[in-house]
Amino acid sequence: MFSNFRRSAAAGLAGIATTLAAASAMAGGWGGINLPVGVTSISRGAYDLHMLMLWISVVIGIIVFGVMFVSIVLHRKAAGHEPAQFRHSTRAEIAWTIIPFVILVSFAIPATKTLIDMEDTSEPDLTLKVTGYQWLWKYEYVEDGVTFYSNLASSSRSAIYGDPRSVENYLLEVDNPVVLPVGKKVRLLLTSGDVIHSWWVPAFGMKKDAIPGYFNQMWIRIEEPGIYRGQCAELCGKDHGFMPIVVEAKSEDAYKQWLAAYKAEQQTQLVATSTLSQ
Ligand SMILES: [Cu+2]
Repeated sequence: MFSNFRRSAAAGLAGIATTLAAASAMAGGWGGINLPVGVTSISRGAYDLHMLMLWISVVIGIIVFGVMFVSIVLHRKAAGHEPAQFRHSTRAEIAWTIIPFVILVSFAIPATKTLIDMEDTSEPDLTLKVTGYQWLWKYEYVEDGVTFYSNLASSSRSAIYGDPRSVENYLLEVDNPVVLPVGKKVRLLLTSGDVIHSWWVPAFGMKKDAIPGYFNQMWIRIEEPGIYRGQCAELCGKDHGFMPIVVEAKSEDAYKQWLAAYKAEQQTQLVATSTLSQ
């Protein structure tokens, strides 16, 4: 009887291990099945919070199930044990109220700190206004007066009815990526010109809705230069899947160069348009 129990427990554990190993292999290593760390202070904060709570939960799980299984095995009926007959225990009730309360408060303190940090959009180094449209994004660098639209790249668009494998970053490429400086606090003002969209770049650890007639705020401080990709994350119509987000994070100097070049180009286009219309 007992060896049967041991055999089925071992089979169960082996099954769990196989499932986890398969999941990790599919996700590309053990790191692939965890929450991504991301590249902003907020994403790191969320990751650290997640790991802290995970490990606290693992310790609680080991203690609770350890005590449970040891008690079940050591005090089994087959070993001659009789069940206790008490119906009420004030001490046990106090213990099972106070211990979870302390655990929940220990969760709530770091969680509240992280949430307050996430919502603190004060004193930004620059502000980027993001407007969602069916089905593209408009970006406005509020302090610098640079404005442009960002559409799905033509390479991806032409592959929609062709072979998606033939293009790199299929449906995750745009014509005009957003360029942002590394290490600066960027405040994003999110709104929409038609229906609700949602601006989401997973590596930044933040996602917020862009709602018509309303501004949502969030902030990011990108810590590593690179290209980060995301998508609209609120079902917004037939081309919802075709309005990706690409952010190029550059060093401050490279960002300033890009900004100056973009401004000069916008100025040239403006002059050319006004000359043509005369
Ligand atoms: Cu959308």
